[in-house]
Amino acid sequence: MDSLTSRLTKKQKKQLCVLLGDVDLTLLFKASVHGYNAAAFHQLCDRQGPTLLVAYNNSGYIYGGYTSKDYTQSRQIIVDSEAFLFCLPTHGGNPVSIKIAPGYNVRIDDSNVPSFGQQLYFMQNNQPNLYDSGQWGNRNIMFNFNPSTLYGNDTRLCECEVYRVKKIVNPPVPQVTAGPVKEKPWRNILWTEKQKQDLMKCIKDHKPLVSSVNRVRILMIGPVGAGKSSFFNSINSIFMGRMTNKAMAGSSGTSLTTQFRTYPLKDGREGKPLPFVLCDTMGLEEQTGAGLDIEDISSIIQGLIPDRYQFNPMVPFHPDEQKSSRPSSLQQKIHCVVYIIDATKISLMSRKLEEKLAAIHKKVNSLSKCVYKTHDSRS
Ligand SMILES: Nc1nc2c(ncn2[C@@H]2O[C@H](COP(=O)(O)OP(=O)(O)O)[C@@H](O)[C@H]2O)c(=O)[nH]1
Ligand SMILES: [Mg+2]
Repeated sequence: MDSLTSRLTKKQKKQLCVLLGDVDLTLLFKASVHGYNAAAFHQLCDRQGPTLLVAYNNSGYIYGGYTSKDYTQSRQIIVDSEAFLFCLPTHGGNPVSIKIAPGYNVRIDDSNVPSFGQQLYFMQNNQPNLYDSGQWGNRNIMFNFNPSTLYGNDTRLCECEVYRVKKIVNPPVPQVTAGPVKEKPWRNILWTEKQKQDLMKCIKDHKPLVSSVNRVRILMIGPVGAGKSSFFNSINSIFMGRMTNKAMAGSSGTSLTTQFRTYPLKDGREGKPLPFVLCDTMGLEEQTGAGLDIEDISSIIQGLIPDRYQFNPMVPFHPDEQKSSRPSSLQQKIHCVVYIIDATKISLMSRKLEEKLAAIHKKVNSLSKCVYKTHDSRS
C-alpha cells in the first residue's frame, strides 16, 4: 500500500487554517489509497472527532466540507452548527466557506458515503463521483452555494482525502523569518560520511591559481552577532576533529571581537597547514562611530592591518609612513570576502545597517579591482 501522503501543499494547509483557526490536520483516509469506498471510509474515519473532507477534481478545484461531529454510524440525525463547505482559491484570493443554514442537519449518521446537508454526497455509489442533489431542484437549502464556484461543475473526483482536525491549544509564537519557508529544500545534499570526506579533501587540496599566494586569505564581514567567530570555530573544529573555541564567540550588544585576527588552519593537530586563512573582524553596527569602520575594512583588504590589531571605531587605522611607502604583497592582502548574515534576522535589519552593508559592498568591489590591478602590473 502507498504511504499516506497529503495532497495539500503547505500553502493550501495555511489557507485552510484561515477557515479553521490554528489546527493540526492528520490525514486519515485517502481514496486513491484506500478506495472510493464507504466501508473503508468509516473504518478509518469513525470516532475521530472533527474532520475535514477535501475533494479534488481534474478541473483544479479543491473543495469539501468540515464537520465538528464524529462519524459513528449511530443512524441519528446530526445537527452541527459549525459545519461548513469550502473551496480553495483557484486563481489567487481567499478560501471561501459556506456555513450551514441555521437549524438544518448536516447529515444522517449512517454507514453510507460522507455527505453534507443531504445535498453533497462524496464517493457516491463507491465511485470517484460527487452527487449534488441540487441538480434535482434541492439547491440552496442547507448550504447556499453555486456549483460552478464550488467545484467548477465537475462532479468527477480525482482524489478525496479526510483529515482529523485538532485545535492547537497554545499555538507556537511565530518566529521572525527571512520570508516564507520554502516547501522544498533549495539544494539537496546527502550528508554522508563519504560526501563530507570528499568535501574536506577538496578543500585540503585546493591550490590558489596565483603561485605567489600559497594561502587564500578570507575576510569575514557582518553585523555583530551574525556568527563570524563561530563560523571560524566550526571550521577549525571540523579539521581538528574536536570541538574548538579559539575565537571568542557569544552574545553581547556590541562586538565581542574587538581585534583583527587572522586564523591559519591545520589539518589536525600535527597536520599540514590548510591552504586558507580565515580573518575575523569586529562586527558592523548601525551607528556611525560604532563597530567596524569602513576605512578599516579598506585597510584590511589591502593587507595593511596586522594580526591582533585593536580596532578603535572612533579612530580608523592609519598605516605608518614606513609601511605605506611599501605596499603589501599579494599574499598579505585579502583574496575573498565572505558576508555573514543571520538569516532569521534579515527582516529586522535596520535601514542604516543595510546602507552600511551596501557601502561596504561597493568599497570591497572597487578594492577587489585594485588588488588584481596591482598584481597584474607586477606580473
Ligand atoms: N542558532 C545559531 N546560532 C549561532 C550560529 N552561529 C553563531 N551563533 C550564535 O550567535 C551568537 C553570536 O555568535 P558570534 O560568532 O560571536 O558572532 P560574531 O559577532 O559575528 O562573531 C553566539 O551566541 C553563537 O553561539 C548559527 O549558525 N546558528
Ligand atoms: Mg566575533
